[in-house]
Amino acid sequence: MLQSPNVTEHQLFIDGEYKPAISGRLFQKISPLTGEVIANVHEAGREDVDLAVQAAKAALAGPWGKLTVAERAGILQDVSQEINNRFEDFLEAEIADTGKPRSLARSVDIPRGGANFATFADMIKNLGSEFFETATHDGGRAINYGIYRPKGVIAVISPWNLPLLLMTWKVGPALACGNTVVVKPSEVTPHSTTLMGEIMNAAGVPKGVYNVIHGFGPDSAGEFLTQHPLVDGITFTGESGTGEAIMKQAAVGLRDVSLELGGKNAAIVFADADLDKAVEGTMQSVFSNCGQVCLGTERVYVERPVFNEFVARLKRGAEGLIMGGPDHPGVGLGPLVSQEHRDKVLSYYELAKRENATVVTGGGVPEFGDERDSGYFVEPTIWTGLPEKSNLVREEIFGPCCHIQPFDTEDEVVKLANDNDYGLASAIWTQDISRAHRVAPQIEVGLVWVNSWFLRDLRTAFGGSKKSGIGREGGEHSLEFYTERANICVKL
Ligand code: NAD
Ligand code: 6OD
Repeated sequence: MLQSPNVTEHQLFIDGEYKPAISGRLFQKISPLTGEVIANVHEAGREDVDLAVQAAKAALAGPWGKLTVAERAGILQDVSQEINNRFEDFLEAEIADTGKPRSLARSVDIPRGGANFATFADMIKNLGSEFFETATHDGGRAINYGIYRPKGVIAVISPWNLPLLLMTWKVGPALACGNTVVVKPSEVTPHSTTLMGEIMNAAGVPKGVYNVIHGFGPDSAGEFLTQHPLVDGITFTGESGTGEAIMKQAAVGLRDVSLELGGKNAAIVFADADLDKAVEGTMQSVFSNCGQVCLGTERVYVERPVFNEFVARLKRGAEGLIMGGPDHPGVGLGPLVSQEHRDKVLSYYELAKRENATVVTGGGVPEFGDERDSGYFVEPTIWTGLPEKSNLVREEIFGPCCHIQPFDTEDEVVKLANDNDYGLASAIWTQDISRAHRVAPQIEVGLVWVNSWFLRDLRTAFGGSKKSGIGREGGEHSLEFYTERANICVKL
C-alpha cells in the first residue's frame, strides 16, 4: 500500500486530551482519491473505551452538570463559532476523508456542523415545560410541572457519508440537553470528529464532556462502547443491519436507542410538474455526494406522458456531470468513499446487466487516462425496465444511480412508493397543490419534500419509518431521546 508523504495521526480524545490508544493498535485511513494511506488511526480497545466512558460519567457530576441552561447554551454557541473560525481546517479534514467536491463540503457539511450546535443551544434556552393544576379529594389543589433531566452518558455512533454533519447532528442536542458523549466516528472518516476535540477545548467545554474513540464495529470500539454498562443511551446513524445489531447490544441493561438508518427513497414526478425543476431536483437527489446520502433518491416514478422526456433529460444531466477530485474544474461528482464501498455499488451495476435492465447511461467504471484513475470513481448510472421485485429496485445501493419506472395513476404510484421495507424520505414533483397535499401524507416515510429536496429546518421531526429507523430527532423532538422527563407534583 502506497503512503502519502503527509500522513497524519489520529489519537483518541479522552477527558479533554488527545491520547494514544492503550491497545497499541493502529489502523490505516485510505484516500478515496489516490488509494494511498493518508492517516494512521489509534484503535480503541476495551480499556480505552472504559476510560472514555468513565470520563464522560465523571463529567456529568463535574462543572458541566452544575451549569445553568443559559451558561450551557452560551458554551455551545461558542462551539458553533469555533467551528466557523476553523472552517478551512474542517473543510480540509472532510474532503481528505471523503474526496467530495470542495464546493459541496463548503456549502453543506461545514456550515451544518456549526448550525447543529447553535440551533440546539437556542432551543434549550427557550424551552418551556408543561403545567397542570389538579383538584384533590379533600377539596384542595395540587400543581404539577414537568422537568427535563439529561439522560446521562450518550454513545454517538456515526457513519462516513456526511461525517461532521451527522456527528454534530447528534452531539449538538445531546450536549444542549446536558448529557456527556463518547463518539465513535466511522473508521472510514475519523478526521473531523478528532478535530472537534480542539474546538471543545477552545470553547471551554469542560473535560470529559466530549470524548472520541476510534475503531471498527464488531469486536472493536463500536461494540465495546454499546456494551459498556455506564452508557445510558445510544444514538446511531448507519445501515439498518447495524442498527439491529446495536439494538441487541443495547437490550442488555435496557438502554434507550435512537436509530437513523438506511433508505430506498422514491421520487414521484407527475406530468403536471415543472419539468425543469423536477429534473434539476432529481439530479441533486440522485447524484449529490456521489449518491451517498441516506435521503437520496434511488427509485424514480414518472407519470407516463412525460416519462420519455424526463429520462432523456436526466440522462443528459448525468452525462454532463464532471467527475473529479475536490478541486477539479467544474466537478459535480466525486469518488465513492472506499474500495469496499465501490465494490458494493459495482455489484449492483453487475446485477443490472444480469437482469437485462436497460442501461440508459453509465453502468461502469470511468477511464480518464489521468490521475483520477487511482480514485474510487464510478459512472453516474440510470436504469429502466426492471421489475419492482428486483433487488436493485428494493435494496439500498448508496451510489450515484437510480432506476426509473413509468406510472399511470396516483393510487398506483402511492402503492409503488410504499412497496419497500425502508421508509425514510420521498420527493414529490407536481404543480397541483391539492395533489401534493393529498399524496404526501400517504407516503410511508418520515419526511416528504414537495418540489424540493434536502431542504432542512432543524426544528422539525427527523427520522425514518419501517426499517429506516426508530425515534425522531430535531428541535424539541430531540428531548424525547436526550432527556428523562419527570413530573413534580406539589400538594398546596
Ligand atoms: P455502518 O452501519 O456500516 O456503520 C456506521 C457506524 O456503525 C460506523 O461507525 C461503524 O463502525 C459502526 N458499527 C458497525 N457495526 C457496529 C456494531 N456492531 N456495534 C457498534 N457500532 C458498529 O454504516 P455506514 O456504511 O458507515 O453508513 C452508510 C449507511 O448509513 C447507509 O445505510 C445510510 O443510509 C445510512 N445513513 C442513514 C442516515 C439517516 O439519517 N437515516 C444518515 C446517514 C447515513
Ligand atoms: O440533515 C440531517 O439532519 C440529516 N440527519 C441528514 C441525513 C443525511 C443522510 O445521509
